[in-house]
Amino acid sequence: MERLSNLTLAANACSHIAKPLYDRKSVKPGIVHLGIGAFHRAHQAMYTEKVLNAFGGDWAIIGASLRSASVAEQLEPQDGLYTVVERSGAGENYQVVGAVQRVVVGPQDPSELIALMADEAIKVVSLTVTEKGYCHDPATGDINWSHPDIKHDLVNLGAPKSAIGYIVAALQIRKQGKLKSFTALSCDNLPNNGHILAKAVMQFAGKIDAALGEWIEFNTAFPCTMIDRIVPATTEDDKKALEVAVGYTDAGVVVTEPFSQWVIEDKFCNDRPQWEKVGALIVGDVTAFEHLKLRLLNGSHSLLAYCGYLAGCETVSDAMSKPELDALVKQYMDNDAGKTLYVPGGFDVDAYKEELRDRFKNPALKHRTWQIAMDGSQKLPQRMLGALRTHLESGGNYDVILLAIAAWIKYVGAVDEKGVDIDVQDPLACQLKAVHEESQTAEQLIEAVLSVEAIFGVDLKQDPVFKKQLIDVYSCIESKGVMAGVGQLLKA
Ligand code: CS2
Repeated sequence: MERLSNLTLAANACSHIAKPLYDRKSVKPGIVHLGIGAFHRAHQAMYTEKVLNAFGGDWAIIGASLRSASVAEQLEPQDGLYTVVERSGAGENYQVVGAVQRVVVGPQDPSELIALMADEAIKVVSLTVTEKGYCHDPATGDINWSHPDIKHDLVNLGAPKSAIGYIVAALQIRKQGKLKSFTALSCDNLPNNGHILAKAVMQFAGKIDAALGEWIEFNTAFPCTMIDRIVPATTEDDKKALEVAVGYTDAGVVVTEPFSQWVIEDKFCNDRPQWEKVGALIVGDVTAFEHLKLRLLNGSHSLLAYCGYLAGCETVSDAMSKPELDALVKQYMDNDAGKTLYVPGGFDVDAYKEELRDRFKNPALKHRTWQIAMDGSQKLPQRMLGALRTHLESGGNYDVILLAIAAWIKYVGAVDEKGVDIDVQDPLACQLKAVHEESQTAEQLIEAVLSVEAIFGVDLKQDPVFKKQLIDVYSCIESKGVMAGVGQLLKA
C-alpha cells in the first residue's frame, strides 16, 4: 500500500477524507512550533489548517522536535502530511492536514533551528514541550538553574537543548539584526503558561546579557492560552485501522476526540493567523478558563490515572466504566475542585462537568491511564495542590484530593497492587522510588514525600492535620487496595 504524500493524496479518490483546499506549494512558513507531538498536530495545527483552508495566508508551520527524530521520520517522507482521525462512539472523521511544511530535529542541527526561528518571516513561535520542558520549579515558577539542560544552554547558546535556550538564542539574533520579535505562544497545560514561559526566558536571557533580557521584556509577547483536546498516543492498531479506512499508510496519523477548545490571551507583538475565525476564542484574560480546565479536566484525569491504573484499568474509559470511579470523579468535580473555582458569568459549569465525564467515557478513545500518569511530579501542583491549599485555608473538604495524592504516592513506589513493577515515567522517578525504599513506615514515607519541595513547597509538610490524614488514606490503600479506599470515601 502507498504511503501518504502529495502524490498519493492527489491520486486518492476517497470522498470521505477532507484534504487541504489550498495550494500547499505557494504557502510560506509563518510559525515555528517547538515540540511537534501528537497534541500539536491534532490541536493548534488543525486550527491553522482551517485558517489556511478558509483564508490562505503565509501560515505554514515548521515543526521542530527538541529530542528525538521520530516525528521527522514519520512526516518528512510524507511531505509533512498526516491524517487526523476524530473518533467517537458515533464513528470516525478523517482529515489530511497540510499545514506542517517540514519537521526539523533540534539536536541534529541546532543552528539551523535557531536560524529558522530568527527569520523575520516567522511571526509566532509556539510550544508544546510538556510541563517539564519549561525547566522550572513547579512549586515556585522560577527557572531551575540546576536543570542539566539550562546549565548546558548557559554555556552553549549556539547549540541549545531546551526550548528556553532556543527562544533566547533566536531572540538574541533578532535583537542584533534590529528585527521584530516573534510572539512566544505557550500551549502547555500550566496555569499562566505565558507568564511561566516569559519568566523562564527573561531570567535566562538576563543571566546571559541584561540588555537582551530588557529587549525581550519590551519587545516579546507571551500570551497565556488554555488548550483542550484529548489526544492519546497513536498505536499500531490505529495505523492499521486507518489503512483499511483510507487506502494509504500514514506513519504520522493522530487519533483524537471530536471536541476541541483553544482560548488565547489577546497579546501578540507580531501578526498571527485569524484563529478566532475558525473556533478559537481570543480573550482579555484566560485565567478563569485555565483554572476550570486544569482543575476539572486535568485534575480528574490524574485522579483517574492513579486510581484507575492501580485498580487494573488500562484506559480512562475502562476506569469510567467502574461506577465507583465515575462517582469519585463526580465528587471531585463537584466538591474538591469545583468549590475552588471562579466561574465566569454565563458559563454553565454543570454542563461543562457533565460533558467532561462523557468525554472521559468515549469508548472509541483508548487513552491509557499509564500515559496520563506520566510526569505526576510536574502535574500535581497545578492540577490539585492549589485547590488543596484553598480547602486547607477555608476549612473545606478535600477527601478526593487526599486519595489522589495517596494513589500517586503508591504509584511512584513503582510496584502495583499485585506486586508487578510499574514503568514510572517522571523526572523525579528515581528520587521518589528511593524515598519508598528508604522508608520503613507510612509515617516516614509521607514525611519524606512531602519534603520534596519542588512539588509540595515548604508549607504542606508543616500541616500536621493534613499529614495525618494523608498517612491514614495511604495506609488504607496500601493495606486494602485503592478500590477499598474509594469505597470508604464514597460511604463517608
Ligand atoms: C492529560 C492531558 O496527559 C495528561 O496529563 O491530562 O494531556 C489532557 O488529555 C489534555 O490536557 C486534554 O486537553
